[in-house]
Amino acid sequence: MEKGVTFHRFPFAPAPRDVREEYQRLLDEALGFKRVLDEDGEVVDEQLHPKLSPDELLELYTLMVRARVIDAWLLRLQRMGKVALHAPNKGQEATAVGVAKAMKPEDWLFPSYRELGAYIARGMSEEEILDRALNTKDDPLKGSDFAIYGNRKYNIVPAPVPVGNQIPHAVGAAMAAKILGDKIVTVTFFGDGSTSRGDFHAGLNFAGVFKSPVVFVIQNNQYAISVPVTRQTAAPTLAVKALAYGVPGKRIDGNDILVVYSVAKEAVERARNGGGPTLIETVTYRMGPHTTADDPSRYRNEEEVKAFERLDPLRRFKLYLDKQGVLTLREAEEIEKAWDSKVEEIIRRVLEKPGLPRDVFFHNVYSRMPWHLEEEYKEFEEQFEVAEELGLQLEE
Ligand SMILES: Cc1ncc(C[n+]2csc(CCOP(=O)(O)OP(=O)(O)O)c2C)c(N)n1
Repeated sequence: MEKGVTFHRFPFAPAPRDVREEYQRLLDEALGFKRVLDEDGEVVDEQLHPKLSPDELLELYTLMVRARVIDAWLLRLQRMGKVALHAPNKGQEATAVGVAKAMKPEDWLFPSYRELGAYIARGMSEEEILDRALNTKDDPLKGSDFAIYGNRKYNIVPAPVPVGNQIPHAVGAAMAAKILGDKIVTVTFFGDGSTSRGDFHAGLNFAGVFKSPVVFVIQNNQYAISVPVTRQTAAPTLAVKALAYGVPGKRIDGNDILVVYSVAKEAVERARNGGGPTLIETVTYRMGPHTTADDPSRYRNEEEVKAFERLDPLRRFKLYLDKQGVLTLREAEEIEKAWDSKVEEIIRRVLEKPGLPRDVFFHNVYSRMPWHLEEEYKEFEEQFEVAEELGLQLEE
């Protein structure tokens, strides 16, 4: 038996594996760029093609259309003063829909604020999205200003306002599921800017070490408000960051729904079968402003936006469907128009719904109201009593 202190011994056991060959392959995926469809909707990678039925292809198209339509309406409703703030999704529908369709209903989604397509693909209706945006009596998040969208019915965790907070949440939930033996996967979306948060690195590290069943999706839409991705990192791609945590990173065309679906499906099933996490960088472009409070003309020019129109995920998929004989361009336009009218009708109805009760904020944080909130609540209600006595109408 050896005596004395042995922990100085070097090299430590076990010796590092020789991973150079494996990492060369991982590097190729993290530095590369995969797509199934080119800009004109031609198939350029048969191997990655998910080979879906015409009905499934049509469903993907319709989901993207629905995301685009509700997005445009939310923007209009904000301009009309009905919605407080909206973060436009235009241009990013393929990533949101493609990833969500690769998940199972029992999986959990930890989104950011630019994934309307994912909510719809998981079953959320336009009416439910509008109940939230317009804070009607049916708003599932009861008017909370600290979360964007979320809905327990569809296993969608409310998106937090601080960017990237959802990353460790998704990892924690995945770790818990693994411990409990639940065969579920968690998927989290976030932007390129969020990769600069500590939460991104902590999340990836834990997931790598514990082989958590989680899929990280970076929507690299080129900007974090006005900061271009070139100022966000000195790394050559965002996907390559995963490799330092022992997690595979894949870089794909985020505006090509077929590659998004294929790669996400493989990652989700790998996670479900004990293979551990994957990070996917979907290269895309935010066609609209960051939010309704942003003016993108201050930091990018029109030519750039125009150039990206050619990569528009709906345009490319429509061209592909036309070539495949699944849907003509005219039929595609009819689907778009029909959803636009349908959503307009829903909006008219939702605008008629009563709002949330005025005291809703006091009732949804604690199971039992603490004393200081009880005091505040009393004062709040007293304001209305005084106003009534004075014959004044307080805005609720
Ligand atoms: C922790 C934190 N810091 C700053 C902000 C302000 N903020 C809101 S959105 C945003 C940009 C995020 O960019 P990115 O992660 O790339 O997502 P994108 O908006 O492009 O989808 C910032 C800095 C915030 N919400 N949270």
